[in-house]
Parts: sequence; structure tokens; C-alpha cells
Amino acid sequence: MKPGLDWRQPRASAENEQFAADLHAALSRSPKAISPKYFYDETGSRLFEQICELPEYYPTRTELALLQTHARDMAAQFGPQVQLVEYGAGALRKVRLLLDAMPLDAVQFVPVDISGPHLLAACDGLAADYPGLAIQPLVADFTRPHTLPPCSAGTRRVGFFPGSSIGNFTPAEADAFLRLAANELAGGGLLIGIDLVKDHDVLHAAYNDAAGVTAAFNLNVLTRARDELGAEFPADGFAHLAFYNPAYCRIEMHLQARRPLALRLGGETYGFNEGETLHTEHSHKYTVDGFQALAARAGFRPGKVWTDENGWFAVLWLEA
Ligand code: AVI
Repeated sequence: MKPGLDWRQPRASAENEQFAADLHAALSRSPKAISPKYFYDETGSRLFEQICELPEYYPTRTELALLQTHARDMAAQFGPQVQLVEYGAGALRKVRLLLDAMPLDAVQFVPVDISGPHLLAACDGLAADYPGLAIQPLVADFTRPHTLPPCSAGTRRVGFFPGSSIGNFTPAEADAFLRLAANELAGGGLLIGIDLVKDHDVLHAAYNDAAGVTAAFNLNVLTRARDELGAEFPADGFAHLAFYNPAYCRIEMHLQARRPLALRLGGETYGFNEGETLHTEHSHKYTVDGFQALAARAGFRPGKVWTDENGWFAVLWLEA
């Protein structure tokens, strides 16, 4: 170790600097609010995988069942020759159900994700299981302008955005993403998973699981702030808070101060009153009609819809 370097100081990196700047901004605004993207370090991603398996968290298994049952019908909307673009590709689990329903030599698969190492590792696994599939990963933030590989003549470009991830966007972000997608998918379409408005108790339970995994996922933002940025705050100072806000048709997740406290970050001190929160996520719930109207404003025409028997989740085909 170089003399003068303190091993207890968090490492500076471009990512840390961005996190620090965003956290300072989050704590300075009123009400305090930060982007949900800071959930997803390695621990947060592992906790999210666990959430997907929880008995209370219905979206993942409901969407998987829809894909399992209707993959052939979904793939039939795409056309014979397809460039399949998965937005925010992650572990590439759900797309396998679509690929199983398509002739592989008719597909060029383009998974897009901001995390290069994870994307490439997932592509290696997919290539091993689907020999002969053309895979062209793109490391990019899919919500910002990016360049997809060209589509050959006679090939339709089809987007795939499962998981109700669009629910974590603000309405303005959802609109911006849909406009960008409608533009780059013109002549093809988008297959998208959305979580539907439903009984408030079902929603409440899904984000307040008995095992406390969602609480740990939420609190991980503060763990990261402590470990990566050296933030100081009382270890038991914040509690997980998640509730359905019917005015906005969304679950809101917050970190709530249990008592008046101070959070110190890089020489600044941010005060929290008892009960005050740092808003960490919203998860919008839609009606099928409401989402189709949103998509229509962005340039899509509504197509087929697949829902489960409870009407809890929907997969929509939208023509671009
Ligand atoms: C990733 N996203 C769709 C999840 C959701 O349901 O909004 C994230 C999540 N937050 C708490 N539990 C799951």
C-alpha cells in the first residue's frame, strides 16, 4: 500500500462518483428520492432473484406461465424472419421460452444491456444451449439513443421487454422509451410484459413479503452508500416502507427514518425528521386499455393480449 493511502477510504471510480453525485442530489431534493437503478449491485441483483421466487411476488411466475403457454402464438405475431431485440436483457431466462417456439435459423438475437460482463456471461450460456443461434449482444443503455445492428431485407425487428420493468419508469420515462422503441422497431413490433392494477392487498403483500427479502433489497441502497461511499448513519435508523398509492396506480418503496437522524456523506450532513423518507422506487400498475393508449400515443398499434386467469399480469403485442 502506498504511504498516505488509507485502506478504509472507499475506492474512487467513475461509477462511485456518479452514485455519490446522485445520492447528494437525492438527499438535497424535497421530497428525497433516488433512482431505483442503485438497487442493482451484485447483492441487490441476487436479492431481486430471490424476490422473483417469493410466494407473495406473483409477477415473475405469472409472466413465465404466460410465455410457456402462449410462446407459439406470440412468436406467430413476429413474422418468418426476425431480429429479436431484448431490452435490459439480464439473465436471458424468459427469451428462451420464445426461442423454443421459433426456428432458430430465422432469428438474429440482439440482447441489449448496460452491464457488459453480465450480458456477455449470459450470452455464453445461451450460445451453449442454442448452438446455431445468431447472437449479437449490444452493451448500451437502451433508454438512450443507441445503434442496433442492421436488419437484412425481409427481416422484421421485434422488441422484447418482459418483467413489467416499464413499471419502474416514470410516466415521462415510459413515454420516452416507447417512442424510441416505436421508432427503431418500425415495421415490426414490441412484446412487452406489464403488471396490472389489482386488489390492493395482493399488491401490498408482493412488496412486503414475510421473509423480509424486499426489505433487504430496499435497504441495500443504504448498505451500498455506506460501503462504497463511506456514508454514515445509524445502522438501525431506516425501515422498509412499501404501499400502494391509488392516485398514481403505483407501489411506492421508501426508506423511512425511524427517528430524527443525520446521514453524513462526503462532508455534508442531511437531516431526516422522524417518519421522513427517501423514495427509492415506484412500480406502476396498468390496465390493458390504459397501457395500449400510452403505447398508441408513442406510435404503436395494439395487437394481441395474453393474460392469466386472475387478470394480474399481461403480455401485449404492439405493432410498430
Ligand atoms: C424490476 N421490477 C419490475 C420490480 C417491480 O416489481 O417493480 C422490482 C421490485 N421491487 C420490489 N420488488 C421487486
